[in-house]
Amino acid sequence: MILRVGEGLNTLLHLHHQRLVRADRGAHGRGSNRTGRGGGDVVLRVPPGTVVRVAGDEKIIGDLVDEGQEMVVARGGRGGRGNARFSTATNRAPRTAEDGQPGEQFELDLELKMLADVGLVGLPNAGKSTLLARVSAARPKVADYPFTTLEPYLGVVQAVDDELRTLVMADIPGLIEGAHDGAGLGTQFLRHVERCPVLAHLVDLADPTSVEGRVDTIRGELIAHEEPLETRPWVLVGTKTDAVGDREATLAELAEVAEGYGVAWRSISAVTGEGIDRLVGVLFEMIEGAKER
Ligand SMILES: Nc1nc2c(ncn2[C@@H]2O[C@H](COP(=O)(O)OP(=O)(O)OP(=O)(O)O)[C@@H](O)[C@H]2O)c(=O)[nH]1
Ligand SMILES: [Mg+2]
Repeated sequence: MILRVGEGLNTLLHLHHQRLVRADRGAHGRGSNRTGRGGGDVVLRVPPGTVVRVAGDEKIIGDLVDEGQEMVVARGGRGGRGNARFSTATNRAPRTAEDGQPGEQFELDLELKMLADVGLVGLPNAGKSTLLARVSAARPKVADYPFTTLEPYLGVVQAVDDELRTLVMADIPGLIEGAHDGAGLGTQFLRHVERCPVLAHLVDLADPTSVEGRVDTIRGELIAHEEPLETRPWVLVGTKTDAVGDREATLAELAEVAEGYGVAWRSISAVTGEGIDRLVGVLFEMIEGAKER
């Protein structure tokens, strides 16, 4: 039984309904010179970023990252040897053959922790998927209701001045208060940003409620998450500047919130394109900074 990192796979959903995976059985050895045949390999495709553990055990036995990377998770039993293998000088036609051995079997936990450079976080409707669609070829669904995105998406973003410089951006479902405790789509998705060296925190500027309150809600969730996301470098991104009511006051509030947290901020509109290139530039700088560290 082999796990192999498959091209273009982003999720483990294809395994969700296939809980039991069994390789072909081999056969026992037999008379008339027949060795039992071995069972065939079963290859399960998994997305890059799949972490493998034996069920109930914390220890990671595999971390599948690279395209095509493989891991043998269970070995098949040896086929039984046929009677010819038992022949000796005095017994040319032995009647002995061997039984095949059973293969290994156990329960595995597969967990996907995506590998992206930038993780987009924010409340539902903040404009995360719209941004990803704007800057990459990824096409996550966009709609004006919360929890449009139900599974993570990855997109490759090219630098504005150099198409060979790329970064991977991850769009995850919107977070809500209590996410770290499992509210909404919760921790399921927070863990996808655990490995992102940089986070972009999106906040909807067209929403008339307090920017500070909404940013604090998401920060609170990142801090309460079991893995330390609190110290992860991040940039505060105000979205939908084309639809904001009092532009000046709102941008001032955004700047103040960013200053309070001691982080950089940008404002963007996915509709007019305002601020998008500059944001992408900032993200590249932050990732390079994080890699140096
Ligand atoms: N006017 C305007 N609308 C925007 C902009 N960006 C996103 N929207 C709209 O905001 C709504 C939500 O956008 P999404 O990208 O689906 O938001 P999301 O953060 O991915 O939401 P979830 O997947 O539910 O977490 C959609 O109706 C978008 O068209 C923008 O720059 N300007
Ligand atoms: Mg979305």
